[in-house]
Amino acid sequence: MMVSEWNSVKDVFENKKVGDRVKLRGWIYRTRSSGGIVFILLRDSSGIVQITIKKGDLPEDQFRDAEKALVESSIMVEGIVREDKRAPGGFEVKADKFNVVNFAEPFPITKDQSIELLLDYRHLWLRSRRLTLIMKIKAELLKALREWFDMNGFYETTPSVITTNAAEGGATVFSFDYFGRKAFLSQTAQMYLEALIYSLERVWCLTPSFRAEKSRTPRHLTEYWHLEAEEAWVDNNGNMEIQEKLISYTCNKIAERCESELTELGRNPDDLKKIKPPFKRIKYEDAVEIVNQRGVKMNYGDDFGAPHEKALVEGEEKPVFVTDFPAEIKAFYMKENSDGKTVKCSDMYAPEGYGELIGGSERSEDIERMKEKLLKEGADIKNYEWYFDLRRYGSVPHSGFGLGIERLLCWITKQDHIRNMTPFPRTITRVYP
Ligand code: NSS
Repeated sequence: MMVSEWNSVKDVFENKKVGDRVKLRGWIYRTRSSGGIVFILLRDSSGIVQITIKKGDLPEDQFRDAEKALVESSIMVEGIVREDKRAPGGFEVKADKFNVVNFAEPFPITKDQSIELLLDYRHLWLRSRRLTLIMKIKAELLKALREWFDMNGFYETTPSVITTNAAEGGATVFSFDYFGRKAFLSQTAQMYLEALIYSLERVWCLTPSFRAEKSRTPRHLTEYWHLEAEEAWVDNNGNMEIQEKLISYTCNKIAERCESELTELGRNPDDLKKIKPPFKRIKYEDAVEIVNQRGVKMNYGDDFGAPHEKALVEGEEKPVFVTDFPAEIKAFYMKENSDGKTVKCSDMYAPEGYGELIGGSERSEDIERMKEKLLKEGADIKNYEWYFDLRRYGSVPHSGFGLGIERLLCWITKQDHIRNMTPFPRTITRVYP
């Protein structure tokens, strides 16, 4: 079957004129019949169009199949494009050929289902309008991010996700038996990216990251897509500049390329066009004060939770950075400031309370300090010897960051829960299907 023989639903609306003949294939999104007419909404990956099937316009058995076929049956249709104000989008196809490829059984998902049931049927719910729009935007998001790195001298690399290092803390690591030794699913590719800067200088990667976090929040998955970058000769400020340019470029491109999808999901594309560098930089100690002033209690040394993040970005239209966190609440690899108390790091928070999008820092070059901190965490130092080698052989100042793709997408699409940002969400209570 030649691909070019077939039209897409998009053709009906954009490339065809009234009276043109089209050949479509797809799935039944809705169906109803009245008298001798069946109205079917046909869905393909490009959109939804009304098909009108009138008794007498096509062989009797085909009309009966059209009457009988349930929602989600796969079909092939031929007919003529017509204007019809009542049809969604103002056009429809008047069928003169109708074939059912597969008669669907009664679809288990009907209106007003519980979230749990929808998650049990995730493999089928993926066909829903909302998830389709989100997955399309996700593809454009990944494309735009990649474009930015390509244009800015970064090499894409492919670090391993099987590791013996728990760089983001042993408490949230998934461990497993690796031929008799203990290994982990990676929480971050950072340490491997750090090894790659000595030859490539600016690197990035996109890998799944795993966090055995007990938190049941609308912002946490146990498996998420993690985009990370590492840059030689870049300090914490330079690192933030890279991040704000990357996020601005991506938001602007999505606004341009996904205008209708965003609008249908309730996000005004203009919100994303406004995202431009620079982003506000707030020191941690000032951020604590701001949050308290806005009526949300927080002590110096506390990490930001959802209510604090929300208070912090009140009235902001662009993401903001919080910098220079106390060393005790940050990872062992962050470079210390001269005050001996805080570290050269930045977390980027999305506007509208969407939470932390990015965590980044300048990296420590002090092997002894890092060892001290790791020992305090109860880590097995010998697994980190290779990492300390990076400091022993031609160490240079360097920085990097990690961006949660599903977090970014959740803000961009203005959705309320991270589970819809990925086809098969993994959370503490969900690993099927
Ligand atoms: O823990 S991070 O803040 N930082 C790192 O892992 C660094 N090692 C990255 C680096 O410098 N190369 O995680 C980075 C981002 C964070 O800002 C979130 O956007 C996202 O990863 N993240 C998550 N997304 C979804 N679910 C969970 N559980 C999650 N944890 C972090």
